[in-house]
Amino acid sequence: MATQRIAVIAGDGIGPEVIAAGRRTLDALQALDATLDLEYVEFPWGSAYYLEHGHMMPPDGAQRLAEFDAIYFGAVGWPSIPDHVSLWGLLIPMRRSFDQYINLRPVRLLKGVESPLAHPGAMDFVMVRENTEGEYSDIGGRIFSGSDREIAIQESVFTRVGVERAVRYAYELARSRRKRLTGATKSNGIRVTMPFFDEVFRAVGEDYPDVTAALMHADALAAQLVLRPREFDVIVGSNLLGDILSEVMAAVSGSIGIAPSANLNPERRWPSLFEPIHGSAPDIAGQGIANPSGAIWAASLMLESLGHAQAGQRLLRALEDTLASGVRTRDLGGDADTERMTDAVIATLRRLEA
Ligand code: GGG
Repeated sequence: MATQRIAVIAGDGIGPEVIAAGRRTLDALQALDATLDLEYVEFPWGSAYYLEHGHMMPPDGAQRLAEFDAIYFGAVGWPSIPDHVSLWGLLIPMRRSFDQYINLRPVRLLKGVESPLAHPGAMDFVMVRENTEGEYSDIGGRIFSGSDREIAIQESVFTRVGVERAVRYAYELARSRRKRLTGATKSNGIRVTMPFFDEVFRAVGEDYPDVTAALMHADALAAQLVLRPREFDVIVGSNLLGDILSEVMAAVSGSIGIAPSANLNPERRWPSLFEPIHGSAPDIAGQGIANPSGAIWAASLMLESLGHAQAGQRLLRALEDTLASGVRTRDLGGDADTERMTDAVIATLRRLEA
């Protein structure tokens, strides 16, 4: 296999700390596995870049990233910049420029990790979040600002192509797993776009008679994910509902510090982007205590997507075995800092290889 080139954007806050940790595990894996030939190029884009240059990434940023095989991303967001400016200046343009219309968020209760639930059972589900449209739209505006007549309007965009491809991806995924699919809706309150989502969900379902599928209002679904997480397999939702529900799922699996996400262009026409789901956590940035697990698991997803399924599985197993051995960061009730946790994952990787 030819050299595969990865663009690294560590971004803001704890992003550089967890991405450096993920890179160390990837480098260790590459030293052990002759089939891996990965080359990295770092881009210093993010909020610090914005404060210096007035944009989160250069105007030709997407063009420069287009030639890479994948993007390894840390986090975006910093208190001195409004969140909608930083997110819409960096992460969302990449998701859209590269038609990464699936945001895949696997959630598992890893060995050695404690769930906040009293009886969690074996938790193993995947959120398929639509990633390029829906409620994340820049159509709208404000008028009469500063007056008591002020109005803010924002339109959601649900296209048949956009909903159908996300829903179909989720049905296919459910077919390859435990054959259960839940559609997150809110068609009782959101009376135009959500009934449309439901209609497409049911229509696509006719091609998958072997998959048990049901729609559930997102509020009830959030409660059921906490009360009966074991009953879920694949969940599909719009951009906003998928984002919120996957954070609930990650929290019940122990910590949002563990969960990864893959922003996929399934046709592989453009690079896909891999990131931990957590944000930049300014409150602990620079202290060296961030949990690198989400970034390491994201690296594992990236390897799988690049055609190195075995290497990806090996990395995830090393992470899980490390957590099971008792080495854990503070968010998981342990006392390891980022470096010790990463050293332990690398040591486990080497033991797995031997
Ligand atoms: N690593 C993920 C990250 O930085 N997320 C920041 C965020 O606010 N994301 C919103 C979203 O994914 O919709």
